Amino acid sequence: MSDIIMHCYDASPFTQRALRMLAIKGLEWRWVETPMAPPKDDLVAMTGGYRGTPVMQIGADVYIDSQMIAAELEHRYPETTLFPAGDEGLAMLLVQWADTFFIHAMSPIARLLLNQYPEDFQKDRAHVFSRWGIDALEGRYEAACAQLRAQGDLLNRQLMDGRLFLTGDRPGMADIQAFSVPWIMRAGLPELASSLWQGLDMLPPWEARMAELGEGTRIPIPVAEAFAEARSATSTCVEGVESNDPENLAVGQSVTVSSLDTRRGSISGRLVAARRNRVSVAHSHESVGDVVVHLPRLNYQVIPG
Ligand SMILES: N[C@@H](CCC(=O)N[C@@H](CS)C(=O)NCC(=O)O)C(=O)O
Repeated sequence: MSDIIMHCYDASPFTQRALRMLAIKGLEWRWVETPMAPPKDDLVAMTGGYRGTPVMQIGADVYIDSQMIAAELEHRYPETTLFPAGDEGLAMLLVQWADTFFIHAMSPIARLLLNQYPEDFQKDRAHVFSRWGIDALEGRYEAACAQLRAQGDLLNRQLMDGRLFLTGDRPGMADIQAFSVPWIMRAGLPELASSLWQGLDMLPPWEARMAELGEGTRIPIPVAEAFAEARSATSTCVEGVESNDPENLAVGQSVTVSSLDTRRGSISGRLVAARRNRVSVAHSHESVGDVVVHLPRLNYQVIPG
């Protein structure tokens, strides 16, 4: 039985990133389906306040954000690597680019798709994406479409020499980051996607190869099983702060950690560890016992107190 438990819902392009990682590594994993919008009491019991997707649990360790999940999966399950071209730094830098690509997609999504959802859901997404100004996004529709086409063109060019994936003949993180946007555009706005990316003939076969990777082996479980596993496990996190921490963080201090981009909730607790690209916070709840929640440093802020 796999020790990986994913807490996520499928309709998210960020969940899709995690699923492709599990696919490349050929892993079996257990799945707790989370709602797409609050209340998300079970998820928040596990994370200490983060309500986004995807979240990965292994025993009493909880990993927030697809980039943290990538790093932890690569560490625990090095075969098959997520970095087939040996380009870990570059492939992870693409997180920033892929998020920008996604912001452009949010404009047509806001104008053409979101209004088909119930009002409560629309309000929730307006809150989640408020730092991106969802109304302004809608108003920038044509400009955003032009950006989507220009970005798609770059992907198409990268594939022009006939390679199967962006960095060669094996799939990796670069593909995973890039794929999440065509995935949501083709699923939610297929006609617009076809029109924007008309003539970019290398894209559809590459997208088909990415989809064919699948998702590893998914085993749905009740949340009670995930809770029981967290309660009976002990975190593997090693306490400590790397020297010269830029924010002078110290083990034991109280911190609140939240994402710098969208509003997906914050986690407050005792700092257990801080490294260059990871911050780990202790969290306790009667459902999960004592767990440690791990977040990336990139794109997250750590506020003392
Ligand atoms: N940087 C994060 C972004 C995650 C994210 O923004 N997920 C969206 C779903 S598309 C989300 O959490 N929305 C709010 C929610 O699901 O409650 C990651 O890579 O995991």
